[in-house]
Amino acid sequence: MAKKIAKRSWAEPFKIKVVEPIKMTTIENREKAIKNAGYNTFLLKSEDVYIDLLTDSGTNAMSDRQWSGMMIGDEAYAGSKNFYYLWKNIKKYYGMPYFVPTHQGRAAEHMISQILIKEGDYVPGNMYFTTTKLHQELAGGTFVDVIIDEAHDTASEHSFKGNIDLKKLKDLIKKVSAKKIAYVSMAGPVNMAGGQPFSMANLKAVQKLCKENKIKLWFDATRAVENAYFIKVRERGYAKKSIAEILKEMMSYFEGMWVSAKKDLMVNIGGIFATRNKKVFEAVRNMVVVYEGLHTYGGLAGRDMEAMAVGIEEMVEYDNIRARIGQIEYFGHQLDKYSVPYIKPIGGHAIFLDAKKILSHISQDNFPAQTLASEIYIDSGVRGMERGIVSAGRNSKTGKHNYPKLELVRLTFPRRVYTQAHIDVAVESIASVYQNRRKIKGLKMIYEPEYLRFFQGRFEKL
Ligand code: PLI
Repeated sequence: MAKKIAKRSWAEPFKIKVVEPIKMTTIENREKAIKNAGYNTFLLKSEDVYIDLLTDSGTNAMSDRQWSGMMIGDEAYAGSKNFYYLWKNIKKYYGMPYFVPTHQGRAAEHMISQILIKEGDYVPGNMYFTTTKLHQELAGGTFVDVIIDEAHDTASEHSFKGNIDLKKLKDLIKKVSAKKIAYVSMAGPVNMAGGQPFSMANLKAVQKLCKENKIKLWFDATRAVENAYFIKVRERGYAKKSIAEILKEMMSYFEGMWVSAKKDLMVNIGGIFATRNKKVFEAVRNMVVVYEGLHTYGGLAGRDMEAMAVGIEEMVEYDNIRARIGQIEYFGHQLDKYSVPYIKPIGGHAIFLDAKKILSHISQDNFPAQTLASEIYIDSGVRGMERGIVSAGRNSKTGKHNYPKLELVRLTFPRRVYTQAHIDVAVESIASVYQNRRKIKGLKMIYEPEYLRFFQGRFEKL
């Protein structure tokens, strides 16, 4: 008898017009390549990679509208028309009146940290992000993690693991006083927690607490559209609202934001600083000319700003974001068939394998997530990245390793780049490594750079 139709599938809201060939390599090639790369997937040559799930940052496929927009780049040194189009869209979609472009997210992080943080200040936030925290520390601040405990628990299925724990924030205010808090640094979805969102209810409560204590609330809005999508599908009262409406409401609670445009905006380069605080804007506008370029291009070409402006219009399209998150969900559901442990609920931009559980026989000092990422690469040429003890770096005061509770391998999806067949290949490889996990040995670190060691650190097999 013919099978009955149980459900109707969705498909990506685009078709492919240009293709970029990739090639499968042999296991011998890959063993050599990862050894030469010091068992660090960041140090592999991209031509040695088959399916690249290292990051969704700047690796996206632009649309035909974005590419054609690049042809109308106005490359004037000052006041290009692309800057004004981008500014118009930042006001319209993010609701922020003042804007300075930057070459990428960390440039905006650098300026806002230098401007708002004084030596000895505290910066509470919903879990750290590598570059964000480093800039806060370089400005003299101390980052304090005030995310809810569930975010550190890979087994918790809390719908909003990106929420701030109000009690932790209140306790910090009591302990150090509101005056010593430079600002609350909120991100969503939270990258290091597994792409986990915060709820609008939590954001409103955090904003109320900040207002009562005269503390500024700032937003790392790098993947804000993904957060808006999760609010739409998981939070009561938002199902009928558009992604654009939810984004605008989220933004209304913040004094300002920084964005790595290389994510939500589906471009290959770009960053945004924007605020409703004119004084802070003036300070950033002064500083940007020292580090990035004139305040109407901030290290970008006119054509890059055009692609960003179009990207903003495309990122809030419901079908687009649904297909994006749909790919990650598909990936997770396929992994479930092989019982591979990963962080749940499935997050926004990536699947985060639970390396602590998968390689439970390897101690954290021997870098289980770093090891797992290199084993998956050897198996199939699928490239992921470590998000564990290597990424967590050292305590800036004691110089000892930070030991994060989460030891993860992130497999991140570039937007509009890979098909379902690529996902199936990646899943089968991960399942195979998982089934042979007992044979895997850990790594030792043989080279450690001073900053952001996960980018350039080198390892050897034990
Ligand atoms: O890579 P940048 O400098 O454009 O942006 C830095 C940055 C800031 N905030 C957040 C939440 C990020 O995820 C981020 C960069 N993320 C990278 C590169 C990633 O692979 O996740």
